[in-house]
Amino acid sequence: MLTRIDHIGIACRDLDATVEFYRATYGFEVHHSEVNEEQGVREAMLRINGTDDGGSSWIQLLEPIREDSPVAKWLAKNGEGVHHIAFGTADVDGAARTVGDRGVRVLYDEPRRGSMDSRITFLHPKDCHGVLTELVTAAQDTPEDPGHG
Ligand code: CMX
Ligand code: CO
Repeated sequence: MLTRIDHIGIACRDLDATVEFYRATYGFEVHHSEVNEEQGVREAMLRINGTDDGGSSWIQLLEPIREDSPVAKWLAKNGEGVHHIAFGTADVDGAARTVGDRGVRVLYDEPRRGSMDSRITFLHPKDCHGVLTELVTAAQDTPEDPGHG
């Protein structure tokens, strides 16, 4: 059902400085950056490696663009650090349904748009032993758009 670690989401106060840390320290480069208004973040995706199901693994660096966004709220309480983990699946709708049926709160009725036109949903951290957990189908894994990405 879940076939890989798609990304680790890291909350930061200064995206450019954090990107520069990952570049200078590890040699990771920004593959993609965008503003996701709905999620309230400016973000950079650093590609770590490809995986055997056609997706990839990433570090997702997140800077809040609004004080009322989940990442801003989390930063105010915890400071910078790991904000969530994301598992990759070819079928985020089915995976969310299955996990929901097992008693975990799924935060969205329908998956929403994530980085690079992926489809994402979240599981409540209080139902996942303290870990905010994202489920993601990468654009290239989405059956109706097989050539993308
Ligand atoms: N990891 C672990 N626990 C978390 C958490 C996180 N990232 N965010 C909140 N919590 C915990 C809080 O510590 C708090 O626990 P206590 O009650 O024990 O203090 C509890 O959950 C409630 O937290 P809150 O600060 O009151 O926040 P909300 O309930 O308003 O929101 C959540 C929590 C998970 C519903 C919200 O963060 C959310 O909708 N997240 C999904 C969207 C998101 O995070 N988007 C940004 C990333 C976008 C992307 O990856 O593309
Ligand atoms: Co994420």
